[in-house]
Formats: sequence, C-alpha cells, structure tokens
Amino acid sequence: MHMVKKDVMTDIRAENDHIAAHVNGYLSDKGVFTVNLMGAPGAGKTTTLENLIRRLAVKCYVVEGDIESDIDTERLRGQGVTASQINTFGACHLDAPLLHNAVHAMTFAEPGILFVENVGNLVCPAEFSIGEDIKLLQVSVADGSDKPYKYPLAFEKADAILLSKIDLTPYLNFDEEFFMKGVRHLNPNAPVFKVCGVTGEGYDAAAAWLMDRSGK
Ligand SMILES: Nc1nc2c(ncn2[C@@H]2O[C@H](COP(=O)(O)OP(=O)(O)O)[C@@H](O)[C@H]2O)c(=O)[nH]1
Ligand SMILES: [Mg+2]
Repeated sequence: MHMVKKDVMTDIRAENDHIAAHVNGYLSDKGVFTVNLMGAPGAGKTTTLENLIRRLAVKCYVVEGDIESDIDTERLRGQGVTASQINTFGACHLDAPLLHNAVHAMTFAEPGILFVENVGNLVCPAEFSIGEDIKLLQVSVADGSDKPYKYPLAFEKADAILLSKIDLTPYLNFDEEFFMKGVRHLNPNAPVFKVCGVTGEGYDAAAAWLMDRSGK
C-alpha cells in the first residue's frame, strides 16, 4: 500500500517537472529570468517585490500566488507593475501547471525578470518546481531563529535568502548566530541579505546580486 502511494507521488512530481521544464524553456526563449519567491505568510514578500522592482533597471513582471484574493496584485499594479493573479482556492503551493496557465495568459513584450510570489508557506512551495531559474527564500526576524531547523528543505533549496524586518530586531529575541548556523548547515553558499522593507536597507545589495545572477 505504502509503495503504491509513493509511486503516485513520483508520477505527480515527474509530470510537474516536465511542465516546469516547458515553462522555463518558454520564458527563457523570451529572455525572461524567473524567480520563485517563497516564505511564510506575512514574512514581507510583497514588500520585497516593491523594494526590489524599484531598484531593478529591467522590465519586471509579477505573478501573485494566493489561496484567495487579489490584494497583492492590486497593490503592485497600483505602483505600475505588470502583475497577474493565481488563486489556488485551498492549495498550499503553486505548481508548474498553474504557472503554465498564468504565463500563457500574459504578454512578455520585452526581456526581463518574472517574480512569482508563491503561496505563503514554508513547507510545500519548496517541494514543487514551477519552472523558475532560482528560488528566493524570505524569512523575517519575527518568524523566529529556529526556522532553518524546522523547515530545512526551503533553506536547502534556496539560491538566496532574505532575512527581513531587521528593524524589529530590538523588540524580539531573534538569535542570528543560531539562525545562521542552521542555514549554513543546510546551505553553505547561498547569500543572505539582511533587509528592511520600511527603510529599504539591504535591498540595493539584493538587487545587485539578482541583476548579476539573472545576467540582465
Ligand atoms: N517592520 C517591518 N514591517 C514589514 C517589513 N516588511 C514587511 N512588513 C510588514 O509586514 C506585513 C506583511 O508584509 P507583506 O509584504 O504583505 O508580506 P507577505 O504576506 O509575505 O507578502 C505588512 O504589514 C508589511 O508592511 C519590514 O522590513 N519591517
Ligand atoms: Mg504577499
């Protein structure tokens, strides 16, 4: 019985990865570099998009993944960003077929960077490729310094990590040394950017890294 279940999951993942490869090929052909932004609800992902996009000298596109609502999409459109919404209506992560549908309904008139804000969740988004070039993980100091130990896969798979809300550090018991020990055990090389969405601190370095990594 256990084996059957495992085989079904293997098939689901293989089908997802097949579509992810197609999505990545389609976007790459258009000169679009794709970023899968993951993190817990409220970590500050949409605030990061606002901060990064205003620092990037390339065309930026956004797909917002939420269980319900288009609040974040409207928030970004209000700032002139090209954004579109996926609602999963219960599903806890985006998968490649969902991004495939969203991407084919969009127009990528010029090369640039596509940010996909995944459903707020530190577990499931890390398990499914959506056709991205890189995974960007955001964790806030308010989330707690134990998160690498509790949600290792997200940290292991991250190409870069944003440690956000550093302005709140004086009010919390965030243990940066413990956090970084956990991060480095799982992921020796990913850069960690300490950022503040309120003041914009740290986002210049994150944007510069992204420009370099995207080859834009
Ligand atoms: N103090 C502080 N608040 C932040 C920061 N970044 C985001 N927030 C706030 O945290 C809340 C959630 O942010 P949002 O970007 O919507 O998070 P998301 O759910 O991960 O997209 C909002 O009230 C933001 O204004 C930060 O660096 N510092
Ligand atoms: Mg958001």
